[in-house]
Amino acid sequence: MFDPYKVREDFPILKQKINNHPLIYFDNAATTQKPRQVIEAVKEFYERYNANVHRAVHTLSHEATSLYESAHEEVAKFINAKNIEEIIFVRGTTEAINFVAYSWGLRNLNREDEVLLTLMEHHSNIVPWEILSKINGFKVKYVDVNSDGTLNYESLEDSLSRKTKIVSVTHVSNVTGCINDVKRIIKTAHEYGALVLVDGAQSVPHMPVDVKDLDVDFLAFSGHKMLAPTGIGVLYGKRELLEKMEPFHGGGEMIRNVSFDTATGRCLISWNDPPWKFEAGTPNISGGVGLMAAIKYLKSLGMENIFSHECELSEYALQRLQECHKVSFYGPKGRSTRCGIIPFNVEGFDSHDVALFLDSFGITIRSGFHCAQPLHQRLNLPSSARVSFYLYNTREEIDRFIEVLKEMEQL
Ligand code: C6P
Repeated sequence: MFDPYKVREDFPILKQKINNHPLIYFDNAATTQKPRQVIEAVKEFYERYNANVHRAVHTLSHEATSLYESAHEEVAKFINAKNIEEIIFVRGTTEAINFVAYSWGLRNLNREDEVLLTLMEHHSNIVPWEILSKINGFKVKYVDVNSDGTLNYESLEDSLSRKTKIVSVTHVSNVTGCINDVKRIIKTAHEYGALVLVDGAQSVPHMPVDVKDLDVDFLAFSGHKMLAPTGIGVLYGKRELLEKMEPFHGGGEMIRNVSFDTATGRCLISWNDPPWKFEAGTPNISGGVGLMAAIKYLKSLGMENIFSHECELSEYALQRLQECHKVSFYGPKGRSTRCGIIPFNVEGFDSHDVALFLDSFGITIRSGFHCAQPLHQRLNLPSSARVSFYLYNTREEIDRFIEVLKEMEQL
C-alpha cells in the first residue's frame, strides 16, 4: 500500500513551517524536495569518494568513476535503454534539448526542412529551435492545442510531411498536466521519416517511461524534478543516432586522441565512445550519485503507485475546486489524459496575488506563465496560478488549500 504519510518522513524540509504555517509544497512541477536518502548519498560521496572521474589511476578516482558509471547504468535501467552508451548526463532538460538542436540539428536541418513543435511546449522546447532556424533557415511549425488543453491530433497529422525532419514534443504539459499520446505521435512521425524528441521533464518523474516501448529517438529530463539535486539531467538518444552525431561541447575526456600535425600545423582529433564523447570537462559527479539514489528511491515505491497516487490527488482536487465559485480551472477532464498539475485563476485577482495569499498560509504554488506563454495565449489566459503534486502530497493538504482559497473568495 502506497502511504504518503510514511513517505513524508523521509523529507526533512516538509517538517518546517513557512509564515508560521506547516509547509504545503505544491510547486513540484518547478522542482521537487529531496529525501534523506538522496541528501545522504551526496554527503557520503563528498565524505568518502570525492575525486575526478575517468582521469587518474589512483584508487579514489576508480571509486568515483565506478559510482558515476553506475549512475548511468541506473538511469539506463530506469527508462529501459539498451545500455549506458545511450545515456548522456547533462544539466537538465533545457540543456538536453539544446544539445539535440545544436549537435544534431545544426548539421542535419536545411532551408527546405521543417521542425514540428506544439503550442503547449515549455520555452526550452521552443527557443533553441527558433534560434537555430535563424542560422539554418528551416521552418518551425506548431501543432494546435484544443480549448481543453489537449493536443489536436488532426492538426498534428495535417502538419506532418516529408519535409518534417524532427518532431519535438512534451510528454506532459507543465501547465495543464495534459498527457500526450507520445507513442502515437512517434509512430505517425516515423511514418514520415521524422525523428522524435520527447520532453520528459514532467513525465519521467511521475510515471513509468520505457524508451524501447515508445521507440523514441531522444528523451530529455531533469534530475531536480525527480528528487535528485539540481544541475543534473539526462539526454537519452538511440545509439545509432548518437554515433553519427558530433559533440555539443568540446573539452577534456571526450576525445580518444588529440595529436599535433606538424604538416598542417593543426590538431587531429578522434572522439571517445558515447556517452563520454558527449560529456566534456569535469561532469557533475555528485549530481549523478544523487540521481542514482533518487531513482532507487522512486523504484522502491513503484512508478505505477506514484502515478496513481498523483492522479487520485488530482481528481480529488478537481472535484473540491468546484466548491470554489470564484475559481476557474483549466485542462483536460479525463483521468487518462491528465496527471497531477492544475492551473487555475481566482476571479478579481492576479495569479501572483493568489500565490502570495496562499504563501502567507504556508502553501507554495507557482504563478505567471510557467515558461509556456504560447499556451496561455492559445487558451486566452492572462496568466495562471498552478498547483502540482508529488508523492509526498496528501488529501489533507488539498483540504487546507481549498479552505484558504475559500477565505480568499471572501476578500
Ligand atoms: N518547468 C516549471 O515550473 P529545466 O529547467 O531544464 O530543468 O526544465 C525545463 C523544462 C522543460 N520542459 C518542461 C515541460 C518543463 O516543465 C521544464 C521546467 C518548470 O514548470 C520550471 S520553468
